[in-house]
Amino acid sequence: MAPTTFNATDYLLNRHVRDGLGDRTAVVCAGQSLTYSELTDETQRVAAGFRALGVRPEERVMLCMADGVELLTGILGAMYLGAVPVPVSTMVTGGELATVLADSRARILCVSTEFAEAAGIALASSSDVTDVLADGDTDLRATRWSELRTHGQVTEPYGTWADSPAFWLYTSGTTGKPKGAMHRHGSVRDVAELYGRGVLGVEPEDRTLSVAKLFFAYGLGNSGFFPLSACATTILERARPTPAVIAERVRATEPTLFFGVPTFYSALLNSDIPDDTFSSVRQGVSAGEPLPPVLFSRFRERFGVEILDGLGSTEALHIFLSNRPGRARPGSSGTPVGGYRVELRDQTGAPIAEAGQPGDLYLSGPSVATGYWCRTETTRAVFQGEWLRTGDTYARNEDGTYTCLGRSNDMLKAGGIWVSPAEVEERLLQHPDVAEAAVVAGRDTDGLDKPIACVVPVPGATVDPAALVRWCREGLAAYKRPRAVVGMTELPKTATGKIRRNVLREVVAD
Ligand code: 3SK
Repeated sequence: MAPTTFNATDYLLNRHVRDGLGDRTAVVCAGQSLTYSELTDETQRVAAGFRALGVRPEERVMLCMADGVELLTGILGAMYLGAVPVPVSTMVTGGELATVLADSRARILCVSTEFAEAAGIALASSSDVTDVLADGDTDLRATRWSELRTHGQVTEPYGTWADSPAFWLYTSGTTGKPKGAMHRHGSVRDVAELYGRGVLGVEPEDRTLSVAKLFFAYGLGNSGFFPLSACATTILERARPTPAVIAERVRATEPTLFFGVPTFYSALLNSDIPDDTFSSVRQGVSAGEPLPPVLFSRFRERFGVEILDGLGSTEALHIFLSNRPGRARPGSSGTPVGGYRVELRDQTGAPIAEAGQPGDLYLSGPSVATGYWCRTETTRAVFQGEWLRTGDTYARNEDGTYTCLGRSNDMLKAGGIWVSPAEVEERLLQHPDVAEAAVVAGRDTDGLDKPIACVVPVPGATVDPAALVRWCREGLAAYKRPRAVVGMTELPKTATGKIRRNVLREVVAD
């Protein structure tokens, strides 16, 4: 028997219109707002435009676009047709965009004016792309978005199944070649119901604002799947987020749910935005990296908002380990989200039962990607039957919560004992002069690995290496103290705010 059809765009859009909720506000962006009926119409127009370009179900459509109605309807419009949108980081260079274009074999590339230069470089070496769409004036030979919208409407979503490919998200982690994680239509409903509704309790009255953009799995859930599945309102911000930009957007649009990453929470705390900036926010969320407890408490004290820390990944689509509102345990990623299971395994692959023992974190759950596009060997290493090897090292606490000790390949040994970079970083961040810190392994003169701290001081302070080493010695077991401290003006980060530890390892090796 054929499976029943399920298209995630029906679940996110048409369903609300059928239920008589078409007048509710779906999107707010740059002073413009669209109801659910208007967003559905616009998605149907974009779908018709793609169809006029010959886009077929399951064909990839790449989008390198700033957050806005065009990107949102570009993603939804492709899914509406049964095609596969591939939103990519807007921080890519032309060369990097060329790599993912070639890998995905996308024939359609949608770009925002801001990224036209990178697109031009990428297109010079691309043989697969036949049509470029731009949301404004560019030097590219591109069709304007306004023209794309003139081909009528596709009234019914294509009859995909829950298992049909819905979208791809490229991930390279903090190193390595980009891999396209392939996600299903059914996973949109899974993450919206299990984390969006199950943990955050997203309601139609909610208004979401995310620092992570739509091209990133975290942002796609925060600004796309969670608000739209709940018939709530998503607030989209086109500009690169800075504390001033976000404070202004929050003041003007009054979100109730705010999604950030630890480095952005740190930047907000180091800025002079008013202390009542987040008064409309009922819940803050953090992911991308473990949230240091000191940021959790400083944010709550100054802005009066609790930040829920969680662990997600591009492969899992969204957050699967999370703290719960009102019951956050700072310094932990909380407990498994309902519908997911986690397991810690030792280096032989055997499950670890005791609390406090570090192990490799494995995940089982419905939203896990079906694999990486055309990367059979890596797919087999990461997607192991019902289990996903996350690449994170965690320990279970006595109360059942889980604490991150670092990425499995970021852990370091000093004097033969494992040291968690996260623990040393947390101690450094408690020092009043430290804004950001990352600890990586460096070699001493005997060729042995030792923790080295890379530190960005708060504005107006300087890095005093001896004082920081003393500070760590006083607050940690002596073997965990950094043996050297390198002052930096900023830490190298990925487009999604994760610290690029491989770059720091090279810096400290010099
Ligand atoms: O990469 C992450 O850290 C992440 C966190 C939450 C949701 C999705 C992702 C990819």
